[in-house]
Amino acid sequence: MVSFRQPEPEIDPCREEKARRSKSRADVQAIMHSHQASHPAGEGKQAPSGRPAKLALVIPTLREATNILPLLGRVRTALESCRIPYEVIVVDDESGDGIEKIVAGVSAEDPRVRLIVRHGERGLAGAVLRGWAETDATHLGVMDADLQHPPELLPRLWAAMEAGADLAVGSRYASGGSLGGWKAWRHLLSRIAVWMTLPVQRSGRRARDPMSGFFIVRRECIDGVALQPSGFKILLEILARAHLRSVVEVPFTFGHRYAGSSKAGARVAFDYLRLLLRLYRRKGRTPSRPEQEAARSTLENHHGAIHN
Ligand SMILES: Nc1nc2c(ncn2[C@@H]2O[C@H](COP(=O)(O)OP(=O)(O)OP(=O)(O)O)[C@@H](O)[C@H]2O)c(=O)[nH]1
Ligand SMILES: [Mg+2]
Repeated sequence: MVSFRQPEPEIDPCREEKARRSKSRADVQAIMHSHQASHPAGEGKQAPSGRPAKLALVIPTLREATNILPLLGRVRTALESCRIPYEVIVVDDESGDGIEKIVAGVSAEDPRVRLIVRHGERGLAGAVLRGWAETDATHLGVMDADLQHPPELLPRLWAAMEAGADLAVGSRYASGGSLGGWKAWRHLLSRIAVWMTLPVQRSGRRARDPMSGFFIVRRECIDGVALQPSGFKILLEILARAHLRSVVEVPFTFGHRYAGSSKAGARVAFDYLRLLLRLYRRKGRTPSRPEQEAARSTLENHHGAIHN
């Protein structure tokens, strides 16, 4: 259970919303730091942090019950072939479609598959951060639940990490990758959206597919970076703000949604533009005093913030 600091009484709803977001961000960071501090090194291959390498793959789900069983089967087969310690964390936002029972069935046979249900919360980025916060893994991954991301690419992403990458991205735009059967107008919009990210990405560490939802990052590269739990495109923020030395893209062909319906829509486009604006504004600027204090207090308060 996570303990919350007592919030200041507020009357302005915008300030309340901002405070809620920043608290939720601080809690996620607090959990991540606490895991890093409390899990001692064991056997196995070591990450640069000195701890044995372990992958936690988060699968965010919203009404994906029809996809989850075939997906988990393929993911487990792919990860077995990597011969590494791993866990798969499904983070569901109260879909109420029976996914809990399905994942519980898989967990009973393989406890490395876990389910976290968030109550009263929505948002892809927040779900991913929550999953990452609940693991001690040295390597943090994410993929969609609808089989548009082929699980068979996971060993290649892992190989890139083992070869020293800080971030390995399943890429539709790297040479050899493709958007699959996308219509021309969607293709064009996507190209424009990627082009708009160029100023916020760092030179030498740019990704051609900065909006991919399929990647693995070293935990130490995002530790201490306050990532936004709102929004859909967490990779772009990582590219703009994490402590990355090397980014590798592994091409793949974006598949068709296996079953269920898309959650991407106008709201996602709006959130994307808002994120871009925030990253443009922040680029090259020294963090403000409140931002510095928020980061410092996150670091200072993480011990003792969790009661397991
Ligand atoms: N937990 C959680 N998962 C979400 C939320 N929104 C989307 N997802 C999941 O995030 C993944 C990506 O969502 P999709 O609807 O497939 O979005 P997309 O792949 O960009 O769009 P399509 O190409 O139309 O499928 C899927 O696994 C969704 O179930 C959310 O609010 N909470
Ligand atoms: Mg999808």
